[in-house]
Amino acid sequence: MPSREEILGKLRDGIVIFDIDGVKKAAEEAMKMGISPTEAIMEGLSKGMDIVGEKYSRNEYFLAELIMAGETMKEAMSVLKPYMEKGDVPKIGTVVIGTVLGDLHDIGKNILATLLTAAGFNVIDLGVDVPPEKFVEAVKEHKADIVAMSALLTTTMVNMKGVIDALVKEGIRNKVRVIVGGAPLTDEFARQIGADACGKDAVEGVNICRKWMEEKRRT
Ligand code: B12
Repeated sequence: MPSREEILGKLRDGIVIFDIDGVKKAAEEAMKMGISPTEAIMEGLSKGMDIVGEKYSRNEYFLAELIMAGETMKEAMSVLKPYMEKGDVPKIGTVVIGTVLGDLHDIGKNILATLLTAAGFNVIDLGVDVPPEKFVEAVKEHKADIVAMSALLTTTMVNMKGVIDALVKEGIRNKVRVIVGGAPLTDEFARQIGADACGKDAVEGVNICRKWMEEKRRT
């Protein structure tokens, strides 16, 4: 029987070498061993994506490798997802989530959406390259409690402000909490654009959203 560290290592390294079959097998093994899906993602798969990013920065990997790593991550997530989504748990709140205009990175956003669903949120996922008006429409239609935005590019993170401005313009900014996240973001940036919080990773994001819903219930 492999150790917990070995399995997490297989998940990490499988992403780095785009071994779809290997990571899927390791993900199944992790679940059988009682490793939590969150741990498998955060301590295994995400660590692999970090290494891929570093290799890209050093010109050891190129766009094709980023795409293959992204695909490998998606396949691994498809094995873990059924272990996370609890069927008929009463929903604790509604989150509208999306990657902002111009940005196609969705792996981190998908992890957050999956963890939020597992935590009991009703998650409305708008996908990638989402313009401000789509966020606004979805908030109104689903009476959302929270808007969660992701951006991975320094050139697209500025588009988060466009969404907040659109919420203000529609007079609904005070009805929702806004959380932002993604590798280039900082608390300082979140404050500047008028967001309520910046989550450094998906786990922190879920904890912040949970805390907000508890506060809402108490008032
Ligand atoms: C995979 C990848 C891609 C894939 C994306 C596939 C997909 N389906 O998402 C593809 C090949 C499409 C891609 C394309 C590009 N990419 Co790219 N990509 C990456 C890479 C290697 C990994 C990103 C990733 O998925 N990480 C793993 C996830 C789990 O991490 P994450 O997204 O950061 O999310 C975590 C947290 O940030 C947080 N989080 C994320 N969102 C949110 C939201 C909220 C609300 C909260 C609370 C938390 C949260 O939680 C997550 C989990 O804990 C990064 C390098 C890196 N290390 O980040 C480069 C990177 C982001 N890409 C980069 C670039 C330059 C590009 C391209 C411009 C390349 C090109 N020349 O065309 C294009 C842009 C396309 C576009 N318009 O979006 C640069 C960005 C530089 C910059 N500072 O702007 C990076 C940093 C690479 C580098 N080192 O230069 N890319």
